[in-house]
Amino acid sequence: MTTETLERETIDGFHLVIDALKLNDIDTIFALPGIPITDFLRIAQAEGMKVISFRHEQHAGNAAAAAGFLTQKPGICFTVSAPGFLNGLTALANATTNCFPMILISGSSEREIVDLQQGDYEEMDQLAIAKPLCKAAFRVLHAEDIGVGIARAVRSALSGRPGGVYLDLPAKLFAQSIDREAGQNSLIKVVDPAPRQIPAPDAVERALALLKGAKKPLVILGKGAAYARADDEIRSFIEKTGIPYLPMSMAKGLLPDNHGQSASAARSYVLAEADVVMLVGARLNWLLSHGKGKTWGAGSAKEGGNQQFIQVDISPTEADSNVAIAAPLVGDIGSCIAALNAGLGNGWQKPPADWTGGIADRKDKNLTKMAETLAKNPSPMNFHSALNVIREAVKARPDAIVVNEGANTLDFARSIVDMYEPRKRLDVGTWGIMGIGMGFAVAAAVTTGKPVIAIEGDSAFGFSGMEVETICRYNLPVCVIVFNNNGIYKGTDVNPLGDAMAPTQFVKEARYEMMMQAFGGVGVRADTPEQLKKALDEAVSSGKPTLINAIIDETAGTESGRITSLNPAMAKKK
Ligand code: ADP
Ligand code: TPW
Ligand code: MG
Repeated sequence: MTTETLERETIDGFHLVIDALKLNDIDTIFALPGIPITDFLRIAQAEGMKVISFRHEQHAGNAAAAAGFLTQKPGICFTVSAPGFLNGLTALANATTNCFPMILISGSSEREIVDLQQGDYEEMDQLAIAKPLCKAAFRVLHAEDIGVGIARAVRSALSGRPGGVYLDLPAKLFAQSIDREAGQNSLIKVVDPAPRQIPAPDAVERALALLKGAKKPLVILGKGAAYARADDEIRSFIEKTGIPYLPMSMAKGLLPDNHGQSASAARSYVLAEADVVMLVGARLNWLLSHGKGKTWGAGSAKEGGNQQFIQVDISPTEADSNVAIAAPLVGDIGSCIAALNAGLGNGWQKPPADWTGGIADRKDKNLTKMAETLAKNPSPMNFHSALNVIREAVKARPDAIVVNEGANTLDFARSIVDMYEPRKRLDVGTWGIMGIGMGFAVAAAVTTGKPVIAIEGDSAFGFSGMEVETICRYNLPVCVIVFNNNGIYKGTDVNPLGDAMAPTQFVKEARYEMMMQAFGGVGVRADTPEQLKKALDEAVSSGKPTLINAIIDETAGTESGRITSLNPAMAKKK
């Protein structure tokens, strides 16, 4: 037999992995090369897959996570073993925490050497390390099991509460060859990886009964609702019931932020006053003050603890995680909201006018105050005057995707930049993690082809800044706006001894725009809203990789943005 016929009759691990991914409609890989992944990526590219190669695995992993959130398909990240794997692990853990489906696939050393700790090249027991940080972890040792391995990874990432999955592929596996036909037959196309989960009728009735009896109902939409793509059902439920709603940050745009029923501009009022709160794909974690304390006035013991919760979630164990949930509704959001819509019937009474009117009054007052602040034009720019430019740009291009991280830069952008379409805002999520910026931006550009506007604190940007080369290399329509206030929170900290910079200070007047220029992109410094607007408009219309160094008053921010109260030193003062 010639080598040629032999090759035709056998298939190796490289090709089986690629075919298994393709069979499951996966066409993009986010990665960083090295043995044995280099060859894998070359072959994947030759086989027609889109391979996006990064400068650090954490950003490849973050890109995979964001792609998972945006597409409802698991985002795929490939890394090398040990250090590459560890670099990707933060992204995997973050994806799991945020309920984003992704699969981290790392090459690994051979079991027989790792288990005897004989000191292989980049040796590490990766499977054991990944396990507590993700939803599921698998290892494939034989080429004939690749199909099962990929199928289990895909199903684990997407089913129920989505999350991160680790798949360990030892280097030797890629080179294993098996009979081509048997190999091809061993691949599995996952059928219905995220099955609908229809809520129990009595649970639907319980929720509806509670809502009907409410005097001050409120709906909170979370990023699970954005992920679920039940946009029409949700909008119809909100509009039919007339219940005011609050979007969590990544649920902004599920209904447009200028919707009459949005209570965002009266957030503290509605959280303190609501008597029945329906959570839709949102957890009662720290971002919602755990459902208790003074944020939730009506729920406090002082007020008689009369606040009641309905929780719509796919995870059956989420309810009661922080406070009692009177009406858990377990199922996928599309099915749950459809069932609620069907159960509303014609007799539904809109919420009392004193509730909706009270919210409208507060909204008017707060929005007027906000408009006054935004109209100011201080020199140097502050967060408000710079964000006002981005606010207008997003209004003009509602299809653009906003990526956002930082402290003040995050908190102000979240409230100032309105979103108009679902799944257009990606940010620091459940952990409030810095470093997602460029990875998320690359994924957003690659998976949607839409303009991306990354609103970045100067510190936040630093975590992934080198990926501007990736953005230039793939010529992605990403405009990074660095809010340059010379440091973390502010640029004005001083070291009391005066012998070194304070820990939160950066080099003053840093020329971030030159980083984009270094790789052939457009770099602009903006000292005024006019300059910022001009550069941003050009970036969005040209689609050229752009970095705008927006010079912000270094005194304008506050320590930790809006979460100052979480600082232990602050707690001591209280
Ligand atoms: P946010 O930070 O926006 O408040 P969280 O990440 O805390 O949102 O909550 C998202 C919730 O959405 C999780 O509890 C998750 O189980 C749930 N979820 C995700 N996808 C679905 C879905 N398709 N159907 C129902 N619940 C979902
Ligand atoms: C992985 C802690 C929270 S916010 C922030 C840090 C370092 C940076 C804030 O400065 P920035 O924004 O971006 O310049 P601004 O506008 O207020 O000046 N490491 C990780 N995650 C977090 N959250 C931190 C550290 C942190
Ligand atoms: Mg800063």
